[in-house]
Amino acid sequence: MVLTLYKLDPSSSVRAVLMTIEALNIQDIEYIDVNLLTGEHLKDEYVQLNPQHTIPTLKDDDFVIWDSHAISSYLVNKYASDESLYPGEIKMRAIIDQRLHFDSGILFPALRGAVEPVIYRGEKLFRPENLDKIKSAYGFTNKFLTTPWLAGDQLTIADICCIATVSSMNEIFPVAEDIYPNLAAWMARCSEQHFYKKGNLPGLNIFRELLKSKLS
Ligand SMILES: N[C@@H](CCC(=O)N[C@@H](CS)C(=O)NCC(=O)O)C(=O)O
Repeated sequence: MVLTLYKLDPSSSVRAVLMTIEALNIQDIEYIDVNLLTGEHLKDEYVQLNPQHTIPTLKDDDFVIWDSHAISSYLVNKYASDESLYPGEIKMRAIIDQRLHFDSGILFPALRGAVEPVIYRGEKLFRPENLDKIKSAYGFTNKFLTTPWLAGDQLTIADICCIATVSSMNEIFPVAEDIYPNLAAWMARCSEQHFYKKGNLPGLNIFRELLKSKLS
């Protein structure tokens, strides 16, 4: 196998995949940075690989797949020694898939909507209507978390994908423990995981510094 991940560490979607790679202990992988800030993702070579020109993109020999959720489930299906991160039991998998779609449809758009005007369009404040979307996303997530992990009693790729996004949103609008206690406790549980420390923290720190530089 020749695995290549096209990435840039501050991206939350990339960090979801980096965490999955750490959780699965995949060692043999080549990393190629694609700098969105200089438009590298729009160059012909990359668009031929991924016409949607997003990061992350994974190449496994001649197979190419993008979208962090699709990549994470592919990696577990292909490389995990067991299915604990993405169990096959039908109802459990349905709940995990719902959370993954929630990340794609609610969490990530709220993050991207708030961040893009600041990073790409020179705005110096987050727009109130975009902060409202983050608060609404926090509210939903807090309500889902009636169990220790997002899809029940077991940590899965639903947690990995959603914590990548929520930890980034937390840099924009910190999660208040008194308003979102379940969410705050889940974030603390996620941050104790070895894959979070290696796969999420380094890029999250870069993301924080990037925001700081754009807002100042
Ligand atoms: N749903 C996708 C979102 C990927 C995405 O939008 N990534 C951003 C960076 S965080 C990107 O590549 N933006 C550049 C573009 O859309 O052209 C995923 O989970 O991978």
